[in-house]
Amino acid sequence: MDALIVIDVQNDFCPGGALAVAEGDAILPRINALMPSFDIRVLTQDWHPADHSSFAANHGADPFSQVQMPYGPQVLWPVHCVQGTPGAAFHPGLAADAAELIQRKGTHAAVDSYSAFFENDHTTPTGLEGWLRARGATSVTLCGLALDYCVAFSALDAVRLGFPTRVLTGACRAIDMGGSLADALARMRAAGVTLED
Ligand code: VGL
Ligand code: ZN
Repeated sequence: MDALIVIDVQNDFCPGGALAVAEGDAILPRINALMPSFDIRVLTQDWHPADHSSFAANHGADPFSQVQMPYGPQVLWPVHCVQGTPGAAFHPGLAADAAELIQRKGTHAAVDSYSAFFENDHTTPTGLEGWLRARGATSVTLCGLALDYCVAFSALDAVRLGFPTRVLTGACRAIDMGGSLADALARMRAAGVTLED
């Protein structure tokens, strides 16, 4: 059984948001149309406390600069998707009611979590793997925002966990900073992720 995982279609990642992805809202009709054709539907929600360590403002640093964290390099982002704020809410045009599970992530101040499966230390699980297996999912299809960060990290973890993994790139948009999109596509291809439009 194939599970649809819709990554981070939230106001802050759409035009007008704090970390807007160009045309982030253009994928809404496609995602809403995909939803009914899957038996298992998950939405992820980036859900940070205000003191989150991925926020440039909490380091006195410029957004989009990089720092070294105990778990590796980390991009510092504008303040985004703070728990309970309008920016953290799903885009109002997303058919969110169709999903059985909302997987929140990035809730621990000390470590970011791009992937729906593991935090950026690559060891702390979100619990999504167990939920999917308990529901009988045997493969996953991913879409959403942003293709080069949270979608790619989720897809790479999904294949690592043994799920045949497909990314619908036409139902994604990317941040594309410093070659991040080309890099993410190459890494997904090399790992065996199926990339489809
Ligand atoms: C994301 C940067 C920071 C994403 C989340 O959803 O791709 N990117 N937090
Ligand atoms: Zn985030």
